[in-house]
Amino acid sequence: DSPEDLLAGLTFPPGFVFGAATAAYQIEGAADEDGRGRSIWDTYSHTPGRTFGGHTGDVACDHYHRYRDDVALMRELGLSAYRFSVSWPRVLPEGAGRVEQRGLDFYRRLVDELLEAGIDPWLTLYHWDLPQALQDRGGWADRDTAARFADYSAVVVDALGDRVRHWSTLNEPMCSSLIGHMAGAHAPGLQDPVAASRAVHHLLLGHGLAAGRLRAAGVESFGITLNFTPMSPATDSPADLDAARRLDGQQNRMFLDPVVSGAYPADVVDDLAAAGAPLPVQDGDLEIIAAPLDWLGVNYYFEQTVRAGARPADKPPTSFIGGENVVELDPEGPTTTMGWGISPRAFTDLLLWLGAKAPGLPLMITENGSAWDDVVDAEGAVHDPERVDFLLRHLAAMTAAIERGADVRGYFAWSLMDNFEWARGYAQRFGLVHVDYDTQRRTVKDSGRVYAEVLRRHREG
Ligand code: PNW
Repeated sequence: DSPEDLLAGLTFPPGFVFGAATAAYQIEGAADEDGRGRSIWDTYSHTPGRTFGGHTGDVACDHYHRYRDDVALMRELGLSAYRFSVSWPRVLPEGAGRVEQRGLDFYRRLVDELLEAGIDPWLTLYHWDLPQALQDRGGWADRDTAARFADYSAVVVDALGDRVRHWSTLNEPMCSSLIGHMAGAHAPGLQDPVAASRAVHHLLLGHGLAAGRLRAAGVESFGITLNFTPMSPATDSPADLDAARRLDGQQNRMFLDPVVSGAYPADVVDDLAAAGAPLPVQDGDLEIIAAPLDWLGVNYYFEQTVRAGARPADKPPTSFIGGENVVELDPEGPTTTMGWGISPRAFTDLLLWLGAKAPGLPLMITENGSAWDDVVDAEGAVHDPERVDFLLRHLAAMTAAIERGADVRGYFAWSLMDNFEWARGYAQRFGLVHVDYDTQRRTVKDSGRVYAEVLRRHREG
């Protein structure tokens, strides 16, 4: 189908929210300004060998200074909402205790600018940048960090609760815990199954404790954002089926089930105990974690096929506890520059599966997008047909799920603009807007124009 055909076929429910997403460390820069403390991502990115080309978020998109221009760009695209995160070490440089007013003031200015532009702010409290001071005291592997997160949440909601309606506690606790503590490919860069499983539980406990503070503050709505990777077995041999079950358990169900139904999946509990890395659950924790939500944030990028067997030496370390005997297959067909496969069909299936797992819980697509090598042409334009195709096919896949009953209320493209793609540095570009990192010049890509057209048609019916 041509982009025009795909575009013409899209319709969305009335009131559907359209936005774009970013995260503090990926765009803000200004790492040493206004009293900001260090986070685990400052430490990680400044450690030789950790990130592509030694890239760091020190400057990133310089959004801290250019936020007014960036909000103007959002208005130009016609966004009705913007999802961003607050940097914990900007607000509490030591992670706890002393509040840095200048940090809070930045977010107040940003939010006011958004409101003035008619763009609804969707605030995420934690997108991976734990204050280093808390890491030095054990980080997420330490139970106390959950309580510190709740205290930090209370500080932010106290400052911004009068003007931000929609709140999210955590972004992708799977990545913070397992990629950060098991694979070591994200901060804090550990390869320790015991720390990883402790981080899983303490992140979720932190979510539940923060949820209580947000509810008490009377915010209009809040949720949590989880990332999902649908898992399929390579064959229907019992060993491959079991490999897919184990990875689905740790990647998807271990985070979803406690949040929506107050219990870890029994098979995952057994797998982790057998691996010598039990979840450190205490009495009452699961009731806290299962605090009722207003919506579930869903991040979807790709699906994964897996088989049982010894991990070949050329595969990166597994993120999965006890995952040494599971092999991820390379995707079939074209891949993005991240090496991720492309499967809109799996997106439809995921949304229907979530509808069945959590009936009555509205879904917000808080991230979906793709990375490609941008080419800036002689006129300064960026034509990104692959990203246009990815975007339109995934929007169509989402509407297919909505037609079949999935209660999806909104979609945020990842990302508003190219940014610091964590361990992959600036080499991976996910933006609807191109960033020239030498000049900080922003250029709306073809995909950004197509997205603006989708939004315009939706707005004008
Ligand atoms: C998400 N995986 O990360 C994050 O929320 C964003 O900050 C990030 O830029 C974006 O997706 C693109 O990577 C993920 O391996 C990282 O399954 C890794 C995975 C999924 C999401």
